[in-house]
Amino acid sequence: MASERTMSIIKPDATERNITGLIIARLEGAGLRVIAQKRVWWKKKDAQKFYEIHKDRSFYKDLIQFMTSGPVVLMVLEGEDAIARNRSVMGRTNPVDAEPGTIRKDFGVNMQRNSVHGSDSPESAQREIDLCFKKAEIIG
Ligand code: 3AN
Repeated sequence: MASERTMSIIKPDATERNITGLIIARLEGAGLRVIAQKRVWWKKKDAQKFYEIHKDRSFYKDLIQFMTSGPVVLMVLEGEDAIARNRSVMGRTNPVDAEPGTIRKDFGVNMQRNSVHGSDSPESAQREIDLCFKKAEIIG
């Protein structure tokens, strides 16, 4: 599998608890490299655009409220099979279902406050990276 890029977000429940370093250590430990990174406080329109695909879901409004409730850390991760690798180190959406040793199992609070986002396909990764970073911000 060739080197790939994926989008990662450390969510407000994790920035609030001051555990961004612990989470990044898990990602790096899994062989992923942070090649772009910024801490931002999303406006409503930023979160709405990012999660547009979920706009008809029952949890959408709460998700936007949560993702704008505090700072987030936006990152581009690079590595072999990065999309699947990141999903694997994150664990399943609901922390109670997540596998032992995953970020969501160890740090997630509930289905919404699950500490991290990771792209779920090459198309989503490209779209999310383009939404969050200018080309010149991806340093390598
Ligand atoms: P994942 O982040 O595991 O790919 P998605 O893409 O289905 O999960 O959902 C995006 C985000 O929406 C999740 N990370 C979670 O914060 C929130 N979410 C998903 N399903 C629910 C739900 N049933 N109730 C509350 N929040 C949810």
